[in-house]
Parts: sequence; structure tokens; C-alpha cells
Amino acid sequence: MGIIEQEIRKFEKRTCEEDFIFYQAMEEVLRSIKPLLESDDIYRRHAILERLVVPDRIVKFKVAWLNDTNEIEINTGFRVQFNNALGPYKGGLRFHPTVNEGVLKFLGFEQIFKNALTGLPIGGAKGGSDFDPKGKSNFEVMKFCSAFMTELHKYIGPRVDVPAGDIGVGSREIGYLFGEYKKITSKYEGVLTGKPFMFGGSLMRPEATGYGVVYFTEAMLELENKEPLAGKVCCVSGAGNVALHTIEKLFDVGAVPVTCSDSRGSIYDRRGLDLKLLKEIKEIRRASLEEYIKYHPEAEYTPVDEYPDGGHAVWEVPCYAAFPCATQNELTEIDAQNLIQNGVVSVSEGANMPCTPEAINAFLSNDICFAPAKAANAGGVAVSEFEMSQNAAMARWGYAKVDEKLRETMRQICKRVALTAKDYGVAGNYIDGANIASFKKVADAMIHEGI
Ligand code: NDP
Ligand code: 2IT
Repeated sequence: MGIIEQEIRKFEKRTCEEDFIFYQAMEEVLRSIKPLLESDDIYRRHAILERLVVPDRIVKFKVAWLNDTNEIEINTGFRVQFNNALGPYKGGLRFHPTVNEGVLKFLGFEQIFKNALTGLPIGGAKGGSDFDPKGKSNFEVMKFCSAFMTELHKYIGPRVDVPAGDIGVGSREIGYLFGEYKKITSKYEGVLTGKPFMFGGSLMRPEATGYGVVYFTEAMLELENKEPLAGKVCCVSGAGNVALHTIEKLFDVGAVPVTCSDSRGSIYDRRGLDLKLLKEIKEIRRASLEEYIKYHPEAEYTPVDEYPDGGHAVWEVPCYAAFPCATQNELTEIDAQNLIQNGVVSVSEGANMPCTPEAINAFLSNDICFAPAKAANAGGVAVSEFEMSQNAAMARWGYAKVDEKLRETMRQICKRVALTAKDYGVAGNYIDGANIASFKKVADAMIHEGI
């Protein structure tokens, strides 16, 4: 049995059901770094694998808050501080009923490597709660955020751990969290990113993840000698922060995004999506995508329960480039086969780990350009770090400066990933390239700082 198989067996034994998703993320990294471990035993001598797969700490706490009918509600809050070898812990907060320790360990683990790829001084973390903001009033969201911060503030700080948004957490929630942090600590400091612009948020942070995904895809297509996105039909899933800004940048570069989805169903508008309407429905009214067809009856709406067996309606639509931007494991092997049969050229992960391992294998064995999440969606956390820099210097950068730095960061990540893949004999495999390049960076830092 090889060393990778031995390590996987060891961790498999410890894996409980909640950790299954974490194990999926870990296994992908371990398989990629096999050639690195085999070429040099320094990482084994320093027990880097064993140290890297266990978070530095997991904070778990009760969040009690009062709803609009004066009943007490209880949720669980978490912060998984995974690794700070390269800088302060950094990563988003997710508010969604599916949040548990395993989900946050998977996201925190991925964040270590994503943050390393940006080349910026940030470690990896993730947090959140099983609180569901859907259907809650503004006041209830504010009450929940205040109660959540009452505990969380003890563990964070601008040089300690800097949370941001993720599913269910946007600038509204970050605003309330920041307000409560300030009230408790009396400190006006860059302890959270993704803040509203008026109190220290960076320009372009809301757009950064989606724009970055498109910048990365353009860079990858160029390196792989494929045609650019201009004029090409693209399929996007999700209808949240990442999906809507991916769609926006796709229009900017002259592509034609035709699909999007939410947790209840998906839209296919063959003439190109009406982005203004989508923003009105999802960002302002926080309503269902089904409303889209009231304004565009010629578009198609497919409710989730009518999706073809095991497949997703979005991925049945023929396209040049696909952008899964909703959630983990949303794109299955069946979806991958549909995309491949319809001639897809590139797949870029806007969400964190949206493609199942089987789907990824199908893409790789059919020579589809595949951009893994930890590289393709790193633009969000990169601009978060720009926000930390601006806050520390009490400065404000203009839109053009942030955009140029984001574009350059995505280009650099793409180049480094492609070059690493080539150096390790797996040219064109951006998963192995991303995992090897980022693992090396974190592991070398861990070796230099001692045990
Ligand atoms: P949002 O909460 O803004 O949007 C999530 C979207 O996905 C919503 O449209 C939601 O539908 C839809 N969705 C469909 N199925 C699910 C499901 N099972 N669970 C959760 N959402 C579902 O989140 P973001 O756009 O911020 O995040 C999307 C993905 O991108 C996540 O994987 C996140 O980790 C990743 N990401 C986010 C970054 C950021 O800066 N925000 C940075 C990097 C990655 P509905 O509207 O019905 O809820
Ligand atoms: O998954 C992610 O990279 C995020 N949710 C953004 C993290 C951040 O700190 O901006």
C-alpha cells in the first residue's frame, strides 16, 4: 500500500457521517500531492499531513435570540480556525440550515489552500450557523447577528481571525455583525470583510468572487489555446452573490449566460438572462426565481422536483462554458455527461466543491478545461484581503485599482497552477496544479515555524 493510501485509510477510520464532506475535500488534496510526497520525504518527517488535516481549534457555541413573536430561538454557532501558517485565519461565515461541523471543516480546509494560492498573507478558517435567514424579518436577522457576535467576538480580531460572507451572509449580515462587534469592544477596526462601503468595505468586494471566476476562466482558456468567452453561450447555476456577479461579468466580456437556479428551480432564457430583473428578484425582494417567467413568459422555469432523475435542468442546456455557483456537490456525474455530450469546453467552479468526484473524473478524462474552486473562486477572498489592507492603512482604493489588482491576481493564480501542473508531469490538470502549489506553500511555512 502506498503512503497516500495508508494516510487515507487512517483518516477513513476516524470519519463520522458529518465529516464525510470534509473527507471528500481532503482525499482530493492527498491524491494530488502524491508525487510531491514521493519525491521528498521532508513532509512526512515533519508530519505535515497529520498536522494539516486537524484544525487548530473549533469553537462551538449556543446562539439564543428573540424572534418577532417574542419566542426564544436557539441555534448553534461555529468557527473552525484551521491553519494560520501564512497569516491570520481568514474565511467566510455561512448561515444555512445544513451547516454542521463537517461542512465547516471541509470549507475551512479548502480555504487554507485557496488563500495560499492568492499569494496574500492569510490563513484558512470558516464559520457559521444552522440559522436560516430565509423568511426572517430584517429585525430577526439583526437580533440573530447580534447574539452570534456576542460569542464570536472573543475569538476574532484584525490580526487574529477575520470572517466574511458566504451562503446566507452578505453585506446586510456583515453590517449587523460589525455593529455588534463595535458595541461590545468599542473598536472600529477591520475585523470583518465584505462590510458595507460606508463603514470600510472595499469597492468591488460584492462583485469580486464572480468577476474573478470569469477572469480566471478567460486566462485558462487562453493558456489552453481555446477560444475566449465572447459570443459563447454559458450556463450558470445559483442565483446568489457569486452566480449573479459571474453572470454580470460574462455579459461584460460579450458572452451569453442563459441559465441560473435557486434552491427551488432553474431558469433557461435562450436569448440571454435579464440580469436587472434577476437582481430585483433575488437581491432586493429575496423571492423565488419562478417570478422571472411572469416577466419573461418565453423563458423556461423547471422546479427542482421536476429535474430529470439525478440530474439538474441547468446542465442539460448545451453550452461552451459551465459555471456551477450554488453549493457543494450540486453537479453530478449525470450532469457532467450531459455537458460533455453537448460539447462543453470549460467548467469553472464558482461555488466551493460544486462538482462531485465522479463528475470531475468525467471532465478530466474528456479533456475538458476544469478550473477547481480553490483557484477559480479565490477572487472573493483576495479582495477581502485588499479590504484588510485598506482598513489597516485607513485608506480607500478606487474601483479601477481594485479591479486591476483582482484581474492580475486571478491571472497569476492561473499561471502558477498551470506551471505547477506542468512541472509535476500533469500538464492541463488544474486540480493537481492548485493542490500541489498551495500545499507546498503552506507546508514549507509550517516547517519553518517549527512544531
Ligand atoms: P448566496 O447565499 O448568495 O447564494 C446561494 C445560491 O445558491 C442561492 O441562489 C441559493 O438558492 C442557491 N442554492 C441552491 N441550492 C442550494 C443549497 N442546497 N444550499 C445553499 N444554496 C443553494 O451564496 P454565495 O453566492 O455567496 O455562495 C455560493 C457558493 O459560492 C457557495 O459554495 C460559497 O461557499 C461559494 N463562495 C462564495 C464566496 C463569496 O464571496 N460569497 C467566495 C467563494 C466561494 P436560494 O436563493 O433559494 O437560497
Ligand atoms: O469561500 C470563500 O472564499 C468565501 N466565502 C470568502 C471568504 C472571505 O474571507 O472573503
